[in-house]
Amino acid sequence: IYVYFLKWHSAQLRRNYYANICPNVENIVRNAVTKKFQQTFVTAPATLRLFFHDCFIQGCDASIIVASSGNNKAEKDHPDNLSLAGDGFDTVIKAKAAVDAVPRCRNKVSCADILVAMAARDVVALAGGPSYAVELGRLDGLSSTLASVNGNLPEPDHNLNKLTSLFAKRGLTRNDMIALSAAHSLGFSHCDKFSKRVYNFLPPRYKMDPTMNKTYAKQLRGMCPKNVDPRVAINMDPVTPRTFDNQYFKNLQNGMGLFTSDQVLYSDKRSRPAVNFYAQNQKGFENAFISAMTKVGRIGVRTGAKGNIRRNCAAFN
Ligand code: HEM
Ligand SMILES: *[C@@H]1O[C@H](CO)[C@@H](O)[C@H](O)[C@H]1NC(C)=O
Ligand SMILES: CC(=O)N[C@H]1CO[C@H](CO)[C@@H](O)[C@@H]1O
Repeated sequence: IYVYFLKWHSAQLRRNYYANICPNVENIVRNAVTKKFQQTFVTAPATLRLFFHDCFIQGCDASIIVASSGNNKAEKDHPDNLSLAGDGFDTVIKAKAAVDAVPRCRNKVSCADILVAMAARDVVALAGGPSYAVELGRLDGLSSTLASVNGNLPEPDHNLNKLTSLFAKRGLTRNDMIALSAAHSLGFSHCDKFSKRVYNFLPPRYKMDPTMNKTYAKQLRGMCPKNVDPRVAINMDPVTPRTFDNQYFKNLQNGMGLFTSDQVLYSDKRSRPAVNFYAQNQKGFENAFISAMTKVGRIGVRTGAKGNIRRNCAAFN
């Protein structure tokens, strides 16, 4: 138990980590992220999802950004990434370039800190969510493999037990998982991720999901007809798709969660009280979200010889 504790929590993350190294780093990153956000809204959901996948696969080490080279297929080329929008990667690359343009900051700030802490925080705030102080001091990881992805990411058809255990493996509680799921208040999903819920494909194997609001299911069938172009993606929050807020939980109360993994948070009696609480208390939701984001940011942090600062976020030095 003690060894485990040291391995995962010895990293000394702290708020003022770059105070003497690159004192203005948070403003530099915020300006770069804001510029990118003003060009395209997708910056927000794409970056937020990239943060989650990076930390859940092999710790918050920016290994998700690394491009495959030669025979080494990197994390980002796993099929589960098909939907990681390129704008999330681009946000980190641009923010890193802005940091490196300042001579004293050049090659002193990790890609992991830029993505995991600063950019993820900034996009939530830009989309109307809360802002908060972040912990810094992560190094970038030294490997990125396809295999590391397997079994670590939640899938849209997971039930509450499966979701809870995947998050528990990373030191997060069920309530953390519920609060974090509100990230689906922003962004898009491809039709194939939920089509089983709205069509009766091969009865009795797939039945229209009875926990889904019938009007919503009809709307989804309209936007995602059978044999739809696989590139079509639709808003995950049909009510306030461009605002990071607790509407996500109100939607669940109306049977308007897009994935099984969303709707189950309300249909399962064990998690319903938390959904109801977050639905009626925006501030309570924000506090829970901030606390859970901070915990995700501590997963598998690299320090010392276990990492370095990548010159190019997309390639190992
Ligand atoms: C709880 C289990 C979760 C499952 C099963 C899940 C699954 C998914 C799936 C299937 C998509 C749609 C992908 C596509 O078709 O393009 C998606 C999108 C997204 N997810 Fe999750 N996710 C989960 C948790 C999270 C968490 C914790 C975060 C961040 C804190 C997050 C952030 C996002 C965002 C922002 C998008 C939209 C991406 C975009 O528009 O580019 N998800 N998620
Ligand atoms: C379906 O959604 C609408 C809002 O779009 C809501 O008024 C209605 O109560 C919902 N129905 C159920 C069964 O939750
Ligand atoms: C954004 C990104 O790099 N997506 C990749 C995810 O994985 C697929 C292969 O499964 C690639 O084709 C995508 O380019």
